[in-house]
Amino acid sequence: MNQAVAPSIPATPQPREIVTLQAHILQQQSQYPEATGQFSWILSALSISAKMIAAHVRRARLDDVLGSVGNQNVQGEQQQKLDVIANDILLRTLGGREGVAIVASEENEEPVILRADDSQERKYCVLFDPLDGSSNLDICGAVGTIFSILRKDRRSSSPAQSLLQPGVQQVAAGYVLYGSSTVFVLTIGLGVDMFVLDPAYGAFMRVARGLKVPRANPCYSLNEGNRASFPDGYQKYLSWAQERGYSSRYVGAMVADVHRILLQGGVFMYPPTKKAPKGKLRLMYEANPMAMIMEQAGGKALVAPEQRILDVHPTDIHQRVPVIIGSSEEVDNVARHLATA
Ligand code: AHM
Ligand code: MG
Repeated sequence: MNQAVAPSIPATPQPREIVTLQAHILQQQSQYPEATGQFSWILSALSISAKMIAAHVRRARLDDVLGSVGNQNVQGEQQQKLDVIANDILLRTLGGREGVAIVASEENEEPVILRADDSQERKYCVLFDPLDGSSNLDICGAVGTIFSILRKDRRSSSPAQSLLQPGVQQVAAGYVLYGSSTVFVLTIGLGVDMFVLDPAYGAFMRVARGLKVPRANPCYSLNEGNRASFPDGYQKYLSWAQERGYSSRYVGAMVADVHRILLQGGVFMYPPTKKAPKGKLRLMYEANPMAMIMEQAGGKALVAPEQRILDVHPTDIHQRVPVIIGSSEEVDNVARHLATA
């Protein structure tokens, strides 16, 4: 007797879930029953800031906010008008969040103490570079915001002291890239997730979960104009890479350069130079958050061979460090040349 063969039913393609950054934050929070929601509110303040800064960046030339305000920031650099606007937006949005005790910005000489109470409540410190790569603004190039979140150290004697924690203590880090679209990349220590601002709805939509940086890609990213003043190991690495046909890509805005590497692989470096003997990039606002993201994505981030960025014990909130960050094999190639120079 012929057995009836059940017709095979083609699997219904599952529509891609629509998850906004807001929903994502709440999903993550629900995994921690003890969470008070303070941390989620901080992330939501960062998301709102990102939308506001993105709107200003898009209108920069129309609003005539390009160029310098004529002040120098604490790093001795000219502040751009938009640097000041972005800084102000972040200070004001974070200022309204109960969970934020201290805010430290690359643009402010001293950390801003928002809540100085000594209660046992868990409070956070938020550090940020409000507009990284701001010299790209005048030519409509990509710029970004970088942030790092630490728990306030209740044992420290002063607010500045409570910020001086190594990057391994970060509870979250991320960046926003204001490029051809506005991209929000976030880690809370459970991998790296990516969101894109949908201009039609004004919401960040999740577009990737658990991003992994490719293990290798023959591409380096650094300001090669400084080559003559790099330490020997970097020069040897560059000769080695060029002999092997490596490509060179450099936007000159760390967020854009690191974002490319996160998606496509390669290595980003800012070595010590004659002008900046300790490197140019800041440990607390740029190197630490990018290092946490890159390690969470399976890459590496070093200040020197055998020394992770995340292990550096800061002595000053504005301190600078050399940076070697990206695909694990590409970072190893640089470290090998530095170690044998
Ligand atoms: P900024 O935070 O003052 O904008 O400076 C940081 C930027 C990084 O985004 C970028 O990687 C680097 O400075 C570029 O420096 P250079 O022009 O020396 O190559
Ligand atoms: Mg900056």
